[in-house]
Amino acid sequence: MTSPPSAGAVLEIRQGDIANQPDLEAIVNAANAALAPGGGVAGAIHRAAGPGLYEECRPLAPIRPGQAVITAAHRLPNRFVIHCLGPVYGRDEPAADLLALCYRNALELAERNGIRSIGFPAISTGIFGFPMEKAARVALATVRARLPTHAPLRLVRFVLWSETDRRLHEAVLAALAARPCPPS
Ligand code: AR6
Repeated sequence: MTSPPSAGAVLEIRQGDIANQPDLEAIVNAANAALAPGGGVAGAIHRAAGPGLYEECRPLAPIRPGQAVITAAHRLPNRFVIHCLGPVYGRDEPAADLLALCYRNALELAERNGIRSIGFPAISTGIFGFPMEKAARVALATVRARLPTHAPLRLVRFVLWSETDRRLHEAVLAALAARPCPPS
């Protein structure tokens, strides 16, 4: 699913593997505070990128919930990886604000680095336990609100692991698109 362009930028939802998005300049990692290889998204990204990614990450750690840092993509087919630490649901509060901060900080890093296309996983919705629908609303509303102010960005893709999660994101985006875009 592709939403109508917002000031020229497209917001897209796909099912797939975030570590296999060769047409995107940057991908976002659902990282841990130590920026170490882990399970889920972080595991897939570090496996595909090779050990050089963790070597570059190590001096940038630890990061706080909501924070984002940028590195090269090493053996991944992208140019950059933006690592975000999402909130652990039920522990890091306010969870929705910290999750929104992840997306805003990632977009800000993208803008500062002149990145034109970026892919996001559903940050915090795996091991960190954030309910998927609530997370989708926060993520899509935050990105949608920011798109018009991020000049270099042409494409934002949400890459969801399962078909159920893809459909849920499509439904949430359709509901948001039916409302006027909030001011950023
Ligand atoms: N591509 C796209 N989405 C994926 C992939 C993939 N390859 N693999 C899993 N997902 P998670 P978190 C989905 O747990 O909740 C790590 O161990 C998954 O179904 O990767 O932010 C880190 O080291 C879920 O919906 O991230 C941290 O310790 C979503 O991506 C911790 O987990 C996020 O799942 C971060 O937890």
